[in-house]
Amino acid sequence: MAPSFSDTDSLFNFVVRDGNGVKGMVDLGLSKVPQQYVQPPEERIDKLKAILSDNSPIDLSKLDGPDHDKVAEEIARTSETLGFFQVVNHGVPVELLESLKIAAHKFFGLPPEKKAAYRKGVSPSPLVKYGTSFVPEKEKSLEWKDYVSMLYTNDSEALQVWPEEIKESALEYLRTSIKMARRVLEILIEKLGVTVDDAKIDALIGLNMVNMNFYPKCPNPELTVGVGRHSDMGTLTVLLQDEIGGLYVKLEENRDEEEKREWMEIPSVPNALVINIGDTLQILSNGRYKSAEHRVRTTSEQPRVSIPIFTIPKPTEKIGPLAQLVERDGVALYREVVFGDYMNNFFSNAHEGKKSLDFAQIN
Ligand SMILES: O=C(O)CCC(=O)C(=O)O
Repeated sequence: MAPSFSDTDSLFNFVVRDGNGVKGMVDLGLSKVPQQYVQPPEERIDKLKAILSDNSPIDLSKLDGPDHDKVAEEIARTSETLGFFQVVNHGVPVELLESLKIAAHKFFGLPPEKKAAYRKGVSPSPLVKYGTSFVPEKEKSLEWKDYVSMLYTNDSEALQVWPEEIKESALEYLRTSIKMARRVLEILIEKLGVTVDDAKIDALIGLNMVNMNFYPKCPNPELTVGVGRHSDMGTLTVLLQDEIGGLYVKLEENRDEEEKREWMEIPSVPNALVINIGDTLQILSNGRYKSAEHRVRTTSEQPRVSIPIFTIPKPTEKIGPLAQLVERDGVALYREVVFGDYMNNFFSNAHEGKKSLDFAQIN
């Protein structure tokens, strides 16, 4: 049955307000994407125009061994240039990576009313939110994505309120990833040549959130985006992507002058996790580490899932460039902000590249 939405409001109500999501719309049978999903030409993704990353994944098992310095240097170098790298031997069991993808498909395959029960405003817990696109009310064109977001407070609460189909694997993923993210953060701070106490490191990753993203098959991938250009607001993001691919990161400097190719595809590498730098770390490092602008393409072949963990400071935490760096650099590029204010600003605007950083930028 081809869906017929009599006007713009009826589609918005069906997908966003009633919680059927993009998947619910696609399941009705669609031969072309509704106008609300058509991106302006400058936001569309031409995969032929992207460079494919040939950076090898970083082997984290080499840390604290004879190759430690080389690995630490590689982590810092890619964080200063691209803001994105992949890691293997990261301590997250590879069987868990498979279970996570299966769990995500199981959750998004549930009947719409079961997922809609976690919509903002009706969810039985403020820790769990199911939704679609990023900030649908503010977006000129919607993103072709449904998601569920789970905030972590403690194990017992997670096991009580996170959705049944995903809670065990998501919690195990969080436990194992956080250890690794903390180690990567320690290395990045060491490579800045400054000392920071353990309490500050803990505060920078004081709050953690696991999301599961679902990108249904799209009849017109050339017109849509799965996620629009944005950087993440937090400290570090750990991301599991499936084998479909479609994640692109913006090159800080155009490395391909002749062909003007500005985007690099981060290929799916078996058993690897992607790590990217968020705005908080760019601010803290006074601009030395680059929060990565990234986006996701859709495909007509198969649905895609990705599972990010966002490590962010607690809302009451103050973030600003580290004093030792400001002294060394002779200038602060960002002002100190309360992270909760930064976060509210981030979630009040549609994705627009790295514009989120303007909130803290000193002109
Ligand atoms: O799906 C991906 O690969 C990236 C997802 C993402 O950027 C996000 O959830 O903010």
